[in-house]
Amino acid sequence: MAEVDAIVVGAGFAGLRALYTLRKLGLRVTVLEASDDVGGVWYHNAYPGARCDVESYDYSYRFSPELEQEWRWTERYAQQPEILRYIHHVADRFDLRRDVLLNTRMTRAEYDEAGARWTVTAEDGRTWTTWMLVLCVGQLSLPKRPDYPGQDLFEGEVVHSGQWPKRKVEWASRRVAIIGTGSSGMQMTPVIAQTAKHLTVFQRTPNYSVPAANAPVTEEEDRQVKASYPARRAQAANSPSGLGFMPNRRSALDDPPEVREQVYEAAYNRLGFGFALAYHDILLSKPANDTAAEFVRRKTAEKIRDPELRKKLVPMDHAFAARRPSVDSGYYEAFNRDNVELADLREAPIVEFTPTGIRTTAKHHEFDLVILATGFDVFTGSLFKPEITGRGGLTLKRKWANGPITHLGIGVNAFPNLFIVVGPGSPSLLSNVLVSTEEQLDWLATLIAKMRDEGIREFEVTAQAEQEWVAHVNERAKETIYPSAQSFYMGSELPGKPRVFMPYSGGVRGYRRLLHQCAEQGYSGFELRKAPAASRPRRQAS
Ligand code: N01
Repeated sequence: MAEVDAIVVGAGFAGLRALYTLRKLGLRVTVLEASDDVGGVWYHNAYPGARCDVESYDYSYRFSPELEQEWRWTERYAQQPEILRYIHHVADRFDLRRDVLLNTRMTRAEYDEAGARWTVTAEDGRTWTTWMLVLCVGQLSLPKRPDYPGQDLFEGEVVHSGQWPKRKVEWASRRVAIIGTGSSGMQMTPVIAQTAKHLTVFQRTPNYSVPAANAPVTEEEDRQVKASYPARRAQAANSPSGLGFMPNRRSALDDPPEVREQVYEAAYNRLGFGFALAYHDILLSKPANDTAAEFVRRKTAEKIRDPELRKKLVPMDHAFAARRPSVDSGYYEAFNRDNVELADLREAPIVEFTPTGIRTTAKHHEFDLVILATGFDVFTGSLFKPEITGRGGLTLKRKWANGPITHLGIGVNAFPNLFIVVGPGSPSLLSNVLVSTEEQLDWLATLIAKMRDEGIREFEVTAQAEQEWVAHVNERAKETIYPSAQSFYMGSELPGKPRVFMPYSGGVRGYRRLLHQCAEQGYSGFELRKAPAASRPRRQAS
């Protein structure tokens, strides 16, 4: 059994950053990565049209000024191949690959209370013992597949957007189905529409989308960003979402309609996600949100020629951004093409797959290729896949049976020396996830340095702290429009999942303050122990 100081699980953006940071502290680190290359979601989501909807310069690591200066982004919103090249560049430049074990899926982790160490087991039986276990498994890593009758009978090709095959997938001149109209479905639709013989998009819930306003990055823009990168990073860290946009301090209801129209028009045409911050209360108040929703609906409708299609594609049943909106490049316009058809599943649900296609209650559609853009088991799927057992034989899955319970989204009572990166209870998917990742890992580095310097062997969240944090997460969520919709923020993407609000909606800036406050107060809400808890009178694991 190999002995290390830290096992990091996952070699995407977060896992590589964890490796870099913990290695710098002098720890012996091993990264376990289930797939055959580094890159995480950016390795797997290689579907046509995949690109980031956070600006490239902000969706990049901040830990190395040299890296910031030498990398040249080509587009305002980078495409998946470019992001993957960047991740590979980072892995090579900082010599990270030597500590990454590919094709190594962690299946179990068990805490040894007496020794204050985790025993980690991989699918192939290899084991390690480690002081720290750092989970960088992603929130959108476990693809969700529909379960329609006859799915196995279909004789054409079936692929999932989140596990796009490494072989070439041909869609040109073929009859293609896309099931799902979240960000993935919306991004791939206009690309596939260009060359497919026929494309049918199966929509269950119409989603809001704002234009990406993508463009090549000019030399002058690149120079300007690089000349003031520290200020840009500081702005991102101090903004509510980590995107660098400061919200308009005014309420949407403060301005007369004609002024509001101008504000929305400017934000819509340039800011992508930043549109949601065009006024500070769009995400907080229904009447304010109504004005934004009405604007986006109107702009969306203008892009769709057929009035019947307009009625189906324009979302009417939820508040703007209560479900995650998309940032698209020509999604709605694609439906003006003769070879693109919408199958509205609310009107005519899928009955079954057949050997040649998909039958709805309205008709039979023939396909050569079916693309499942049906999303993921979000937040908890990848955390529950391995069996993680803390003190007293308690598994994470059992502990979280009624929803995730954490302190600050990073630690769990009864699971000492376990650190979750951008998991539930942290800003996570409500933020620029790179900003959140680096913030949490820098915080962890400070904690570990202190533990090492002071001979502390265990950190563990207290039961009281995590109860208070969950209550705080719920309180903050209630101040927003998020709980008003069925969404993966609420665990609604899968039947049987507890309906609780998963991410922290208090903002990147507010969250960062709380992290710092926790450290300044001697890691309030955490017990830091020089001797393992097991060597003291036993407490009941909650
Ligand atoms: O997944 P989704 P996604 N039958 O869950 C539908 C990130 N991301 O892969 O809403 C028919 O959003 C489902 O319908 P409904 C980003 O955080 C980022 O698109 O459940 N339809 C929905 O329309 C994003 O939010 C980028 O009614 C079914 C769709 O499938 C997250 O990943 C790009 C169905 C799933 O949408 C997930 O996006 C792409 C069924 N049985 C993704 N099951 C960037 O740009 C599900 N659906 C960074």
